Amino acid sequence: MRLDVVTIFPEYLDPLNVSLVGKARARGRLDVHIHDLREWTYDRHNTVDDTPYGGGPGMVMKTEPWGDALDQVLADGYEAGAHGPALVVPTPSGRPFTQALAVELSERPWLVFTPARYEGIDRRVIDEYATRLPVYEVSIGDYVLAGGEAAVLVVTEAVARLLPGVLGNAESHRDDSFAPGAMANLLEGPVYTKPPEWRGREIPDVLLSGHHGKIARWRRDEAFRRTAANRPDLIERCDPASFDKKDRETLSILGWAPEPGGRFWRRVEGVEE
Ligand code: 6GU
Repeated sequence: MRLDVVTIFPEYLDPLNVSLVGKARARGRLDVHIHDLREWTYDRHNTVDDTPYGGGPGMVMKTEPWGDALDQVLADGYEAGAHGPALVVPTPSGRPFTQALAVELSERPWLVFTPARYEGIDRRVIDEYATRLPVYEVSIGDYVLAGGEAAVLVVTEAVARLLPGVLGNAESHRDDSFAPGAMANLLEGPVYTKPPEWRGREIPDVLLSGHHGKIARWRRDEAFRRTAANRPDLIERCDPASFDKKDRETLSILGWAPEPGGRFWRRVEGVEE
């Protein structure tokens, strides 16, 4: 997979040299190219932003540097043999970045990221490239960052670990929380490793039992417990047909009940954890 990033802070992307993404690059699974947007400015001050039409606070990133940069990045990529580019535009007004979107992006051969600072990029730039290639405007969560560079790191890490030959164990992401079809989209429960006792704290007996059925049951119950506490929206979204008898008992203990139609589950008011 080829990745291009155009940014006014190239050094912000230095973490792409370390850890899992760095290893994917070293193994030749990822070909990363970082570009400084200011290379496509031609005035003394290397201006990339200007005041917004219509007034209001902040600054807007100008069309010309982005247009010239993207034209050249795309031309150079094609020249180098890349194909099938998609533009990934990090913005708090984008669609939510999810594991499903990470999987979709991991199946593309070439991603071009355009992290912006200030109030974002002049809309005409995105509209222009949307006529030539798929554009994904993505937000990594309901909060506002000062720029899209951190989102590029997030998206890249989520995508890189899905590439064949990057995670050692091909089974590893089948069980991910949010993996399509994982544990009916429950969060993962707690994990433990040696030593068996630490500062007077032991690990749950069932994990030492060697009884695979009981261990799987316990893990599922813990997943329910954690999901109900931290992400009740995920429980409500579950198809109740995917709950077995024990799941329903667990949910009931945790204060959930089926709606009259039996279709949705909802937290019962006034039940303590
Ligand atoms: Cl992708 N960019 C910025 N600036 N803020 C964000 C974001 C992206 N996702 C959530 N907040």
